Amino acid sequence: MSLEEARECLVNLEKDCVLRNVKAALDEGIPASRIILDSLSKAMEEIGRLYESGDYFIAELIEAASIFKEAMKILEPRLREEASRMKTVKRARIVIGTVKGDVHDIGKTLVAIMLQAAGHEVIDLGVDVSVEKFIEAVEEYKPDIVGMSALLTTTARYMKTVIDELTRRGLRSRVKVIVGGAATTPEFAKEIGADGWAPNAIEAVKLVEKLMG
Ligand code: B1M
Repeated sequence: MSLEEARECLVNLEKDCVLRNVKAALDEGIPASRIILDSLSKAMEEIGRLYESGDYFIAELIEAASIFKEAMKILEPRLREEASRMKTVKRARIVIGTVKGDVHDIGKTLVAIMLQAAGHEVIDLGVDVSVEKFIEAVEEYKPDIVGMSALLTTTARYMKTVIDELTRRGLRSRVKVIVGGAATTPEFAKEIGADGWAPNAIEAVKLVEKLMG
């Protein structure tokens, strides 16, 4: 089964095998979103565990991220096709970024791609985004939604810094704030005063639809 093999090959950092199985899975008619969520993302979680147990080091995390991005080159056109079939009630303008101190960009970029393909306008501020940058972007682009991603427990708290600053500047009531990333939970999102949380890119698109509804 290509999905299972792609997952295993990514855990073992075997690039050619990953790419071959990703192509095979697409040929079998498996949606790109399923390949990403059920296979490649699962592999990244496993790689994270191997890092925690001391079996893998930073070099392996970097290699895994690089292979994931190579696979995304194959998957992105199909992913965009799939997301474009997701219902867009009202087009939103969304400013998105990974918060300051955090350079994990794969999940944030996936969310940005899916939102864009679903018909929304996305302004991607990249990674390591400071509160000042978020505020500037809100003032300049006047988005409907601000999206923040964090994968580190140490950086997730920074989302509250951004929300508090939006409030202090009188901008909070003008935007909805959504958050996500491995270091966040729905409870955490509520606690920091966000309007919504999503576990993955597909749910992020649905959340935006709901908030714009
Ligand atoms: Co890092 N890292 N990392 N890392 N890394 C994690 C996050 C970690 C959980 C690994 C582990 O120990 N198990 C751990 C964090 C522990 C913690 O804080 N609780 C960790 C650590 C410790 C670190 C460093 C501190 C290591 C060090 O230097 N000592 C360091 C920090 C660097 C920094 O940011 N300052 C570091 C560095 C790196 C690399 C640079 C080497 C590399 C990232 C490369 C890159 O992104 N270009 C890396 C990687 C690859 C990982 C893991 C293995 C994989 C992350 C990933 O890409 N997942 C990760 C393990 C894990 O997550 N369990 C780990 C795939 C991606 C599709 O999923 O990003 O979760 P994800 O996104 C999903 C959802 O979360 C959601 O949708 C996405 C798509 O479905 N989502 C949103 C994400 N953002 C959203 C926003 C939304 C809505 C949904 O709305 C706005």
